[in-house]
Amino acid sequence: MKAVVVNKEGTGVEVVETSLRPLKVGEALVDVEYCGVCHTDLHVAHGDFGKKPGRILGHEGIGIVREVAEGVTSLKVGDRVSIAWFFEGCGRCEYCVTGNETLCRSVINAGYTADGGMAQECIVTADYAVKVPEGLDPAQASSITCAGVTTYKAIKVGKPQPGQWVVIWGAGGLGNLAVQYAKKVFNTNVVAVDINDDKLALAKEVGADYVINGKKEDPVKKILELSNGGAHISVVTAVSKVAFNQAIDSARAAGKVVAVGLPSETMDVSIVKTVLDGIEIIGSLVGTREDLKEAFEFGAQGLVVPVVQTRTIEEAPAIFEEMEQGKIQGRMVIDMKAGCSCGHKH
Ligand code: 8ID
Ligand code: ZN
Repeated sequence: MKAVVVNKEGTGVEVVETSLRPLKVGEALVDVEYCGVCHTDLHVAHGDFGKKPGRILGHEGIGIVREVAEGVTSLKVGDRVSIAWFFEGCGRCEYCVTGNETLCRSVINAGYTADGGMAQECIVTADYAVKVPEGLDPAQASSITCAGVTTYKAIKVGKPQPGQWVVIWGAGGLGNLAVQYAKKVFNTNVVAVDINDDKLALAKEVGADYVINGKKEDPVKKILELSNGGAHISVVTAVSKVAFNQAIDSARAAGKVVAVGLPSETMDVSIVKTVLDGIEIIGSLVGTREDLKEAFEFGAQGLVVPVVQTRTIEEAPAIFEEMEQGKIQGRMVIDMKAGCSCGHKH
């Protein structure tokens, strides 16, 4: 089968021909239909979290179960399931048993510490693969598997009330879905900030009430004016400390800044503002299996519609390049069957 892996140097990606090991107890083999390319894949490929040469990337995978190993009761052949960043937890620790399973200290992550979904086949731990509901397009579901659930959860931890001001920083793959969850699911006033007008046009199209280009005007000043005092909740998906700092500066008293993007930088947090204005800064990591189930459901109901474009697996290196240059609108999703001439029936 074909797979997108981190190259030998641990600095980029390549498409290779490879095969998977046999299944172990509790696992299932999935024929991957689609896998989205997340900016986290780019961080992994670049070695931002440590070099991972040879690792099969991908944590926005969707596919059909072809085979189940001994001991599997949660999935059956033919089920459509997701391959997410939260690939497996220990199931026993303080995090796993309190609804914080993504923070499990012995967590396994698809496309990082386990081979992921950017391949024609993938092995999953059956109990951790979340089923995709009927009526949700599989290419769109791939985008919800990381971008959707991550932003849905990030807004949720901010506990928004209808009509409050939610600012989405970065209107890329995650950001355009954040806008949709904030508007359509949580019924808030939504401002999107980016440094690229095309991304802002898309944010407006999918429901943002206001858009701000941070390169053309001061987003802090504008947000304070629009919201009459600052954002109740800021969700920062931008891959730049500039946006994190601006989110803190434009937070309302008692406001929350939910950190999602992963630039290898530090933010400058004013201690005085944090104390006097009672600001909360919260890190949010993807979502639990239950969060994913909920995020899928809003997609199946048509409230949230991921903006996706399908590409072939051979185009993977080009997609990573485009992402690095900030050229992608919505999400690029690899169609594992497209352009494949291997002779297998997929
Ligand atoms: O669980 C998590 N916390 C999680 C899950 C998934 C992804 C975190 N992430 C991380 C990724 O690793 C990445 O660091 O979220 C970040 C965004 O992922 P993405 O949405 O997949 O990336 P993208 O499509 O490239 O979008 C990034 C956007 O940020 C904008 C860019 O223009 C782009 O639209 N941006 C940048 I770069 N600098 C900005 C700035 N100063 C900015 N927007 C506003 N202000
Ligand atoms: Zn991701």
